[in-house]
Parts: sequence; C-alpha cells; structure tokens
Amino acid sequence: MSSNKPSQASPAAAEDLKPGSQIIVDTLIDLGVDTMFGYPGGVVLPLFDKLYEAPFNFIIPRHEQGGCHMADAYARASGKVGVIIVTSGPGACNLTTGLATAMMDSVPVVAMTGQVRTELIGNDAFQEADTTGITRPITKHNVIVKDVKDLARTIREAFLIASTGRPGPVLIDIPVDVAVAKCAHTLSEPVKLPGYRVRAQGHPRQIALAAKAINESEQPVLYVGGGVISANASDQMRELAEKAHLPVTTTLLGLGSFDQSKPESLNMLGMHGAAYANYAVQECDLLIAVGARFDDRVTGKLKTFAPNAKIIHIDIDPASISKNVHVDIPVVGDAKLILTELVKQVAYRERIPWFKRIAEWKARFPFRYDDSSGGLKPQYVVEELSRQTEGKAVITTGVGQNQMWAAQFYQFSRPRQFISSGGLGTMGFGLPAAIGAQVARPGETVIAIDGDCSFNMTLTELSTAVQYDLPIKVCILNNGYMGMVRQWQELFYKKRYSKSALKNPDFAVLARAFGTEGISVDKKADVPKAIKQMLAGKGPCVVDFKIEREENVWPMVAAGKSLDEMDGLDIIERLA
Ligand SMILES: Cc1ncc(C[n+]2csc(CCOP(=O)(O)OP(=O)(O)O)c2C)c(N)n1
Ligand SMILES: [Mg+2]
Repeated sequence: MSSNKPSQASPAAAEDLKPGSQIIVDTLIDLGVDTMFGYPGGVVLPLFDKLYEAPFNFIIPRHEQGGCHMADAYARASGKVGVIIVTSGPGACNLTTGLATAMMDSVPVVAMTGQVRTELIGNDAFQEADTTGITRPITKHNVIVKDVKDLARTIREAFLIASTGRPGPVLIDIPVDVAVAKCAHTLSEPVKLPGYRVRAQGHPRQIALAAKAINESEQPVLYVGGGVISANASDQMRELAEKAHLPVTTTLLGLGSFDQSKPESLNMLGMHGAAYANYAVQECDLLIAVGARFDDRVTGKLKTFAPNAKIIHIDIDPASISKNVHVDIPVVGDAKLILTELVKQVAYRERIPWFKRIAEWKARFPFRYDDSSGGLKPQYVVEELSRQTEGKAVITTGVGQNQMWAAQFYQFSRPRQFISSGGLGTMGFGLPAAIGAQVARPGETVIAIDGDCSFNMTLTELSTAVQYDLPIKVCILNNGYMGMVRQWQELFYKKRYSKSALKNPDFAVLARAFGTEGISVDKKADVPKAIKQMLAGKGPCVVDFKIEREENVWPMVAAGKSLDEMDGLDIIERLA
C-alpha cells in the first residue's frame, strides 16, 4: 500500500522509535484497557518494566490459572475483554485450563505470553514451550509475533477477534527480542483481516420464517443460552417472550438473562434442570433456541430430544447450526439485531391450554428438598443467600453439586449475574472468578458458592483477594466429598465411594491465616446469622457450611436418558 511507505523526506527519528513493550502498553491504553491480570517472569520483564508506571489496575494472582479465570470472569461480569499477561513456559502452560474454560463458554479474553528469543525457538531454551501449539485447540485464535512492526496491529486484531462473532480467547505469543526491538508506532495501526467476517444482520427471509412459525405455534418454548447475555440481548429476548407470550427456559450459562420471578420463566433446563422446563421442551411444538448450542447436558438423549418440535436456531456461529440437532429455521447473526427484528413481526397469542399445562407441572414439580431432618441442607444455604441478598448478588460457583444447587435455588433476575464454568466444568473456577467479577463490579456483592474440593483447587487466590482488598464472600458447601462424583457413585456404582472423599483443612482457620474473616457453620439455626455477618463484613470472608454429607441434586436426567426421564421426581412429589 503506497500510502504506508515511509516518507523519504521525514525518516523516523531515533527518538520516535518505541520498543515493543511500550507499543503493547500504548496500544492497550488506546484500546480502552484499564484493568489486567498477570504474573511476571524472565522474558516478560521488558514489558513488566513498562507496566511499572502504566496506569492499569493490575492484579497479580497467585497462579496463572487463577489469573486467567479472573480475566475470564472480569469479561463475563463487565462485558469487556479480559486481559492477562504471563511469562513463557510454565506461565503459559498454567494458562491452559483457564483458556479452555473461556473457549468452551465463549468468553472474550486476550492472553499475552512471553516467549524465548526468536533465534532460540525450537532449541529447548530455558522456559521454552510451544505455546501456540499447546493452545491452538483451546483458543479462538492464536499467533506468535515475530516482527515488532506487526505487534500493534496484532493486538488490535486480537481484541477484535476475541470480542466479535462468537467471542473467545485469543493468545498472542511475544518473543522477548520482539518486546525489546524498536520501531515507529502510530496509534491508528489498521486492522487487516480479510478472511474474518462476522455476519451481524440475520437474513430477513429467515427472520420472517421464524416469526411465522412463532405466530402459528400453539406450544412454543424459548430456549436461551449464554449467547444472549454475551450479545447484550436480554432486553430484546424479554420483549420477544412478552410480546409473543412464550415460556422461557435457560441453560446454566443463560441464567440471569430472564427474570425468574416472571410468570413465563421455566427456570433452567437439562440434566439438573427444572422438571417443568424439561417436560415443556419434550412436549413443545416449536423450540426457539437463541445463543445456545444444544449441549449434551441440555438435550439428554439426542434421538428423543424435543420430538414434536420444529426448531428455530438463532446464533452468531454458523458452525453451531445443525451440529447436534437438526434445525428447521436457522437465523445466523447477532442475537440483539435479530431479536429486535423478530419482536416487530410477532403477535401475542393466548395459548391457554399450554400455559395451563405448564402451570400444572410447575405446581407439581418445583425445585424442592427434604428439610425434615433438621440438618444443614445446602439448598437452604443458597435460599437464605438469595433471601438476604434479595437475589441481587453476583454469584460464581465451583463445579459439581454446589454449582447445581446455586443454579436451582438462587433467584436470578439480571444478566451477568451468574458466572460459572459450564462447558469445561472447571473445578477451582469459583474463587478466582469471584475476584475477577469483584474487580469488574466494585461495590457489588460478589459471592462464590463453592464446593469444598473445588475450593481446594485454587484456594491460594484468597491471598489475592486479601492483597487487593476485594470483599468477595466465599460460601463453601462442604460435604467432605467430591459430592457430584459421590452422587454418581451412589446411583450408578452401588455406593462404592471410590476415591471421592477428601480430608479438608479447617477453612475458617485457613481464611484467618490468609488474613481475613473465616466463619464455620454446622447447624441450620446458625445459617441466617452467619450469612448476615458475612454480608456485613467489609473484607473478604469465607464461610464453611458443613452440610449434610450425602445430599443429592434432584431432579436428574441420567446420562443417555431422555430429557423427560428424570430421577428424583418421586422425592419432589412426596414433599408436596
Ligand atoms: C478440574 C476438575 N477435575 C475433576 C473434575 C470432575 N468433577 C466434577 S464434579 C467433581 C466433584 C466436585 O466436588 P466439590 O467441589 O466438593 O463439589 P460438590 O459436588 O461436593 O458440591 C469432580 C471431581 C472437574 N469437573 N474438574
Ligand atoms: Mg464437596
């Protein structure tokens, strides 16, 4: 491009040249980044030296995995791109679980990793790892920058790719010689991505077909995934549900996109979803999927999933259309734009028999648990958290039963309120995610509802919360088991609890050792007071709820079963 030719008349003066490390900082500032997470090491020292006086809010985790979950949750809670910078080799390798977590849940994260000098690559140099090789399948895109002149543009491209289309993590590997090399730098470095196209507008004909199908349907269900939240399309989705009069079920990641107190809410569907949501999906004549991917935890046995339904699928990612389930009316594009169009074309329809049937299921099979033993029930803890925070807290979770109880018993009402590792199911996500969310939303109550074993995986990050005075609250539903594993072993392996129990530390004492508040609760009667104390505290707090050890999550669609073949409904009915 002739216009980019350096002018003969004014060659870049030596003082106009900037090192790569400065170009990184300047480009990030120009992109509007004000917060980042990271951990130093040899090959990123030139960059960290520039960070010494850079104006970022910089959070150092205790482990790069934790840092990546923080950046991920920061992105989920704020709607911005999460940024993490780590060193080569071990630093980069420690990112992998965090990147895969963000990838599976389509979260925009930009990770920058240091790399050994270009001439040493492939030499088994000290702290060398093939970072782009290792992270290729767990990033939306990754790239190694070998020339400082490409650095600014590559960073801009990374932000664009991470945050547009179906979002996801992008990794930039930066050899130390590139960070040190100098070149002229302008902030208007153009992005050149000829092969990268995102279709935003849905096809008008497809939208019209979808509207017609909705208007004709007697028994529709709107099935909403995390894509609606990441597209900031929750308002449009609510308008569609209200205008066309549609019952709404969400996936785990879709929780919060629809106010659960609304009469149209069917709560969560799937393996541990509401029975009424699962029944409604199985009996619907039209399933309108928006920003959801028909994950196996949602569909149960694919062959018998929604057997009577015509399927509309609205999604930004063409690759997810008809991937698991045959779709009759695909609409590819941005959910917010498509839903805005769709709302204009739909009409209200009463659907009295359908809503009556749903009301019957709702009355018969609500989320319910046996509270008669007087013991400390995890569901009660979550209900009490929901009551005392008036359903307004930002909730993160571990993985396992704790995650499902949080999903079932907390009353969600707004998007970006529930932050959980859905796709990868990463134990250890809860605490660092709470830290990332708290950084994004200072002043709000952020609670990690965690499992004892999940918490054990990344508990070192408590120290990060203390260092930065982030008043996160951690509620451990402590059953002394990998509870979800134990539940499967109880149900499918004749109660042979093979390697699923851990001896835990005293978590309250541990919290105090980290320099913060710790509370232990082993009686139901003490739960409200402990939660009150936790919420009143100004700093981070860990509450160790010693729950009934063998409580199970119900209902449950066992792996390979149809969505309407739920176990535990007898228990729920008996409690009526
Ligand atoms: C990193 C990781 N390792 C293993 C698993 C498999 N797994 C899923 S749930 C679970 C048990 C979780 O135990 P805990 O955190 O105590 O939660 P609980 O089910 O008891 O509430 C395990 C081991 C996982 N999801 N993630
Ligand atoms: Mg447990």
